[in-house]
Amino acid sequence: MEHNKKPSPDQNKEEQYLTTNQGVRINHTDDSLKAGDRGPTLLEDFHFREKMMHFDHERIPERVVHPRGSGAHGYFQVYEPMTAYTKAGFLQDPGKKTPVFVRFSTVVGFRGSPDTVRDVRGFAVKFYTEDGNYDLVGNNMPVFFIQDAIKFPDLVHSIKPEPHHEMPQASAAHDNFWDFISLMPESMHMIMWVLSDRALPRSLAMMEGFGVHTFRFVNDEGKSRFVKFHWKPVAGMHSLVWDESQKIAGKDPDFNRRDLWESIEVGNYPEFELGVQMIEEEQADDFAFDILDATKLWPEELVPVRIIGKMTLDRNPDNFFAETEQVAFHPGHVVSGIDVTNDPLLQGRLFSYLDTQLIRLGGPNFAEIPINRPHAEVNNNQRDGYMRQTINKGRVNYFPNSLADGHPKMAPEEENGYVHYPEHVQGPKIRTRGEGFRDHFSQATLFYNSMSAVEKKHILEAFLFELGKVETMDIQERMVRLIAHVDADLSRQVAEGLGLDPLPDHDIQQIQEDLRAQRERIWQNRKTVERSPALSMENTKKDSIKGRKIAILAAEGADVEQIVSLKNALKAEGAKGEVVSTRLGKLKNLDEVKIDKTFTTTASVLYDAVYVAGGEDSVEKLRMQGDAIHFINEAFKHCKPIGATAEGIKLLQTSSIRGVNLNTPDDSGGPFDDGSTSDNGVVKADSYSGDFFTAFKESIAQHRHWNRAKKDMVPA
Ligand code: HDE
Repeated sequence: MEHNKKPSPDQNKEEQYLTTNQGVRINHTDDSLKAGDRGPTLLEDFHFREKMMHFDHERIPERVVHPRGSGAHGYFQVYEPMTAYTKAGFLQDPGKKTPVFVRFSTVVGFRGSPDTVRDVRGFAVKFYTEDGNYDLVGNNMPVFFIQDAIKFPDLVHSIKPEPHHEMPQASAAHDNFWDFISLMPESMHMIMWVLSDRALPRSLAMMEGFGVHTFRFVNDEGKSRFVKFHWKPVAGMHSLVWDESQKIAGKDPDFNRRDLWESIEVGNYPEFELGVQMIEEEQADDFAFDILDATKLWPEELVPVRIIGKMTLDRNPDNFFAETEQVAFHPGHVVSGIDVTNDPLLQGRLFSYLDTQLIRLGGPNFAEIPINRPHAEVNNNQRDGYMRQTINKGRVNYFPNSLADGHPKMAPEEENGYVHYPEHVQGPKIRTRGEGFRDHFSQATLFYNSMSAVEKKHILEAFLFELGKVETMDIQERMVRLIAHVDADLSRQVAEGLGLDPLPDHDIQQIQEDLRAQRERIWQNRKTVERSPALSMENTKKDSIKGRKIAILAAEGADVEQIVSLKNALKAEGAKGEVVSTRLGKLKNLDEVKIDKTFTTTASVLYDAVYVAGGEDSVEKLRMQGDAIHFINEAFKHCKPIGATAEGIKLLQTSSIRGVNLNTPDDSGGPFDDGSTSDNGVVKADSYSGDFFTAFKESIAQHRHWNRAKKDMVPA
C-alpha cells in the first residue's frame, strides 16, 4: 500500500510544536488575550485573529452537481499494447503502472447527503500519465438525460430541491423534476436507467462505469476510430433494494463511502477492467443510433466490448479536503491518441468544467493544487493569478521569443505534441439536431425489454414511488402517456398504481404505429437488436463474495468454533463476518471473539447476508429478542442469503420467514410452509462444515434470491 504514497507533513510527530501560519511557536491556545481575566479580548491577539480568520474561510462552494463524493488512489495497467488503435502512451506497455485518482459521487444531493439515494453515480478517473493528465469523467450509466448541453441548467434546476423551500434533499421524487421530464421525451431512456437497480449500487466497487460520449482513438498513422469507454467491476455488479436504500440513508448515511474506505484499508482493493467499444469511421452510419447522441448506447451484442486493462484502487486519500474535494476533472483533459467528437453534450462539457473550477477553487491556478498537478512536466508562459504556487524564473514569459532561444518550444507530433484530429467540419449556423436524435424511445424500450422480471418489477415500483410523490395530476398523466411510448403494459400498471385511467387502446395503437413509422423513416434497415442481455444485472458474473459483509448473530453460550470457522473462511474469500449481539464486549464463553456491533448500533440492511450460530443458550436468548427476529425477517424480505447451523435454525423457525423448508428434528412448528422444495438462499445444516460454508458462500455470491414468493407477507 505504501509503494506510491507521497510524503505528507506529519503534524503529530512527537517533537512538533503548535505554531502560527508564520511559524511562530504558540504557548497557549485555550484563552484569548484579554485585558484582565474578566476583561475584553484585545485586537492585538494575532494568534486568535489568524486562527479565526482561517476557520471563517474553511468552506469553498460545493460542486453544483456531484457535490457528494468519495475518492481513492490507485493505478492502471493495460493488458496489451493498443498501438494499432491509439498512440496514447499509457495504453502501450503492459509493464507500466499509471497512477490514478478516482472520485465517485452522487449527483443531486448536497455534500452531506446520504450515499444510498436513488441517483446516477459519477465515476471520474484522473490518469497521471507521462504525457500529461487524462481525465475520463464518466457515470455509472451509459446514457444521459439530455442531448444538448444547453438544457443542462434546466435539468439540474428541476431535479435539485425546489427553490422556494429547498425540498426534497437528494431526490428526484418531486413535481419540478417530473414536470420537466414529462416535457422532455429525449430523457426517457435515461429515466429507465435511473429507475432501475443501477441507481442503487451496493458498493462503489460493484458498479459499472461509462465514458458516455463517443470519443476518438487516433493511432500514430493519424487514423481515427470512434470509441466508447466502459469500466467493468471485477467484483461483479450488485445493487441494494429500494426499501433497504432508504433505511440505510438513516442508519449509515456514509454507507458507500465507508465501504470503499474500509475495503482499501484491509487490502480488498476495488478493481475495474477498462473496456472499449470501437466503430470504424466508415461504419458510423451502419447502426440504428446516431453515434453523437448521448441518450443512446451501443448494444454490446452489436459492438463487443474489448477488455484492455485494469485499474486497482489501493490507497485511501490522506486528507479529504485536499484531495477528494479539491480534485478538478475536465473532459477536455485529453492526451495524444484520444480526442473528442461533435456530441453536443460533450461539446458543452468542454466549456463547463474549466469554468466551474474558477468559482469552486477560486482562480485559474487550480492545476497547481497537489492532487491536480500532472506528473508530466509543466512549462508555459502562463503567469500570476490568485494562489500562484510556481515561482517562475527568468525574464521571458511570452512566445515567440529570442531572449530564451524560443523556449519553451513547440513539440512536433513525433515528440507527442498534441494534434487535434483534422475532422472536416462545415455547415450552416443553426440551432437544431440530427434526424436520428429524434428517436427517443427505441433504446428505452430495448433497455426495458432486456430486464429480468424482477428488474422490471423494481422499475415499476420506482415509478410508483417517484410519481406517487408528485402532487400535480397533469404531470402524472403526461408521464403515463410518455411511458406508453416505452412499454404499453408498464404504462397501464403505472396508471393503475397512481389511481389514474390507463390510456385507451386506440391511443396505445396510435402511439405504436407512429413510433414504427418514425423508426422506419429514420433508420430504414440499419443494424439493431431487440434485446441486450448485457444490460441486465441478472446476467453479471456472480462468482465471488469479495467485499461482502455478513452478520453473525450470537449471544452468551454461542458455539465459538462455528463462529471462528465462519469468520476465517469468509476472510479467506475477501469477505467479512461481524458478530452482532445484544451488547458490546466479549461473550463470556467467547474470549477469542469480540462482539463487533449490537442490535442498537447496526441493522440487517448494513449486511449482505446473515448467519445464526448454534449453541442452545445463545439461540434461546436471541429467540427472546425482537431485534434478532426482526433482523432475520428483514434480511429475508430483502432476499438476502441466510445461514444457520445446529440450534441456530431455531431462530429461523421463530422468525416470520415463509416458503422455506425448515423441518428439523426439533421443529417446534414455526409459521412456515411445509413441503417447499426450493430454499432460495436459506442455507442450513445440522452442524457447521466445509460443505455448509460452500453452499452459504454460493448463495452469498448470488447476492439476492428474488424468488421468495412469500416475502411480502413478512413484517419488516
Ligand atoms: Fe458533469 N459536471 N456535466 N457530467 N460531471 C460537473 O464539474 C456538466 C455530465 C460528471 O468528481 C461539474 O468540477 C455539464 C455527463 C462527473 O469532481 C460541472 C453537463 C457526465 C462529475 C459539470 C454535464 C458527467 C461532474 C460540477 C451537460 C458523464 C464530478 C463540478 C453537458 C459522462 C466530477 C465540476 C468530480 C461534474 C457540468 C453532464 C459526469 C458543472 C454542463 C454526461 C463524474 O462542470
